[in-house]
Amino acid sequence: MQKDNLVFDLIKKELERQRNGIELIASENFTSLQVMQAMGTVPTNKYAEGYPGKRYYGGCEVVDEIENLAIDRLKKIFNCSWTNVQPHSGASANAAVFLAVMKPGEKFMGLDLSMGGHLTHGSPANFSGKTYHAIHYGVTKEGIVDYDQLEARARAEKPKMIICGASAYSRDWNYERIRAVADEVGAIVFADIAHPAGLIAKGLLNDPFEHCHIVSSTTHKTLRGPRGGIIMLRNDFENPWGIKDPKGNLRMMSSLLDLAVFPGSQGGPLEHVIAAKAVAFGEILSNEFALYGKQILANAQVMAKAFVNRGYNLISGGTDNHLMLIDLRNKGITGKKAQETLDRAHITVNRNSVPFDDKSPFVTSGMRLGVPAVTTRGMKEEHMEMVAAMIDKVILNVHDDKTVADVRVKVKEMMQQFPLYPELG
Ligand code: DSN
Repeated sequence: MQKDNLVFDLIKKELERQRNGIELIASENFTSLQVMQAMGTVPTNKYAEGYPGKRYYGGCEVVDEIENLAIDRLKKIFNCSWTNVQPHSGASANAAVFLAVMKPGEKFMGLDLSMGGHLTHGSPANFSGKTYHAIHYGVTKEGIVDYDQLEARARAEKPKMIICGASAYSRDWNYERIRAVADEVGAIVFADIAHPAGLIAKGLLNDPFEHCHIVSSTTHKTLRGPRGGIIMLRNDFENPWGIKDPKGNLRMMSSLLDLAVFPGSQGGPLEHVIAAKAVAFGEILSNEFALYGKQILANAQVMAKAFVNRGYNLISGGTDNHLMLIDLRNKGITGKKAQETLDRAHITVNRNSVPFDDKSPFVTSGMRLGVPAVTTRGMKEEHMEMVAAMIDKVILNVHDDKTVADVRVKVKEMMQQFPLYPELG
């Protein structure tokens, strides 16, 4: 068959885009070459519905080994007794958790999307808000999770499940406090750690597993693996909520979750992606990954201070993790305009609503920045200072095409010091 140059030329173009730009989208990262190589391999040809040792297809003996390796490594990373590595994405992992523990119409509580939460934590536009009865907690005027409000709502509304976790929240979580109120009202605590998982993996942030019944994550953000999802239990447990499987049997939580992934919400697992997850999990177990996590935290601290020193309004005043959420209203620019103009300078960020935003989610008053990807490129504290200065220059000169073009040239020059996938030519 002839090589499909149309597609491969576009892939090459995307490689050049990634090489030449400063990637600050908080949820993105660059996998190692071997993670990517594992993804483009022959397990993609294999159907393996079911779980290792219990498949609905023949010929699964090798993918069983691959999946068991991924499971074992992930258990070791987070000191878990059970994990499921099959979810195709974070949203799929969360859908399976809902399916396992909630009946349609039952009530749960999550952080409001407009305050930094995630679509799958109860947005009316998402299955979570359409299928279940979503209520929310928010953040205080200072931008910190409003634990008083969370507790008061939990006591008044008695949700069956409380979700902690966010997409645009720069502070660590008080999982212990959430678990205490959940125990009072009989709720399940579910932590979605998609954003900070890589930092939690190395003990650099509070440990959700100590206090949360169920934990999910994506694998492609700070975990630096292929795009995908996972679900984990530190300790499996008989569910005291009397949740039954579709046949009416009481089961352990691990079994309910396995059933909710397959056959509940997915068919054949993506074993080539699971192979890549296994490679990434092996990398996370290394000491080098701990250094990476520490560098993320150091870089985020320097970048946050550099913005504060330039008069930017960081929600909550700073960061504990890898990301910053910046309210741009005092700079007279919307999130949309900032994102679009920075794009022209090859600095990639995303516009983001800020708490109590007066603009639509399409326009927004804020931008979200994260340092996991630039840290993977090898950037250190001194580069964070330089990047903040370049962003500031663009934002203060949005109507000056020459300044934006000058920054673009500087960005390209700078990124040549941090080669990305040189092996790919
Ligand atoms: N879209 C992801 C993010 O950017 O945070 C969350 O799913």
